[in-house]
Amino acid sequence: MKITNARVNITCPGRNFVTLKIETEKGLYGIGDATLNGRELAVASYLSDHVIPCLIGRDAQRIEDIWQYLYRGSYWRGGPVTMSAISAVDTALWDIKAKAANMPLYQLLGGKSRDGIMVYGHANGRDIEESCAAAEKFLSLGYKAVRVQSGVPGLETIYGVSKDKMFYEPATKGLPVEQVWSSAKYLNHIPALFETIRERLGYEFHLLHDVHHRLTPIEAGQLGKAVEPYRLFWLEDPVPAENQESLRLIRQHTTTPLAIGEIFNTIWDCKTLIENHLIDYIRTTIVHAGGITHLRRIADFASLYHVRTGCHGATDLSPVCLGASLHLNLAIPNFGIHEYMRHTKETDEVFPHDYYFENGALYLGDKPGHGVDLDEEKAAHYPYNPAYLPVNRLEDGTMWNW
Ligand code: GCO
Ligand code: MG
Repeated sequence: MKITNARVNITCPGRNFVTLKIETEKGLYGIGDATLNGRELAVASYLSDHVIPCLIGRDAQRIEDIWQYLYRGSYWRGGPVTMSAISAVDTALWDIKAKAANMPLYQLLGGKSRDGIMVYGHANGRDIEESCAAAEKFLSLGYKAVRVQSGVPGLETIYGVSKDKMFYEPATKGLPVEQVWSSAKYLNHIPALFETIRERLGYEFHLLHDVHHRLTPIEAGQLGKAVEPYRLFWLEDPVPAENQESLRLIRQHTTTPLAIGEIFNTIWDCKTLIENHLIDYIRTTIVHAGGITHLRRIADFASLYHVRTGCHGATDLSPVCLGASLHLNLAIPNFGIHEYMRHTKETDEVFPHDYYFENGALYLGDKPGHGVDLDEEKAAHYPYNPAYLPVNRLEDGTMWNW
């Protein structure tokens, strides 16, 4: 089944998305997400200028071979741009294979291991009161797991706290916004957030929190220890994970479960953390870590070490990525939880999809393929609009991690 055509679509129905569509001689087509927040055009060019010319004429059924061709064949292996491009191709090819088999993708991956995918929603507020109210709202909507973030006294803006109660979009039009960060202020404040949440809302739901790469290992150890009584499902990205040995220090001080990996791109980025039991959940996802082919490899490797998946699912991962991710997570044995930030109405219209939320979980229909499509006519109404994620500085002006 020859690939006859492939093209990149860039659209901005509220935020920017890059999508690859691959067409075959049989008339079947597949789509894959290639969105890399704030660096969208780099992946679009990588695909259009360097990958698509090598795809035309290849057999769309040889997914593994095409994956290896693009990974090994690039010579410059790995990295977010290359791996997002490979992910898009891989996801589109799995979509085609499942459509050709007239099956929902999860069937090709081994069939359902569970009925639905437990998801966590994002509750946040400017202070503890608002965050508590937001968490309560999510519970009333049926969520079994809620990530809670809160504003910190003395810091004007902070990661994870939005103006809108149900939607959060950190990328903004124009040049990157500069924010100010203080780990001391954050650490003074945050244990009281979880104490209040558990006091008011109880222990019958999973509580999660994202530190967003901001602490040092010893600070993260302190925080993990301080929040142990509130039994977090996970503490995410407590430190930047380039120096993975430093996670040992956190582990020496706390049993609070850790989740890392949303910015990882290959199994090699995950290897040290997984094989040394330094994390409990691996956050890599389809679009930034090599598609279904590679994520399945990561999940299998993780399963040897009791590490479960906790795939990234922020709004900058398009419905195409979310849909494909749900299929994989439905099939694998070591699924943990999935992030779910609702997309805007405009985004949902541009990407008609076959998943739905019910009672704290996402469920899939039985459309052949991964069940997400791209409405190119609607997409054309929303031209690309450059946007950036914010950057962070400490109070004295030093650059920090956002
Ligand atoms: C999360 C993430 C996101 C990222 C975003 C960057 O856990 O949901 O940390 O909110 O900041 O995906 O593009
Ligand atoms: Mg995160």
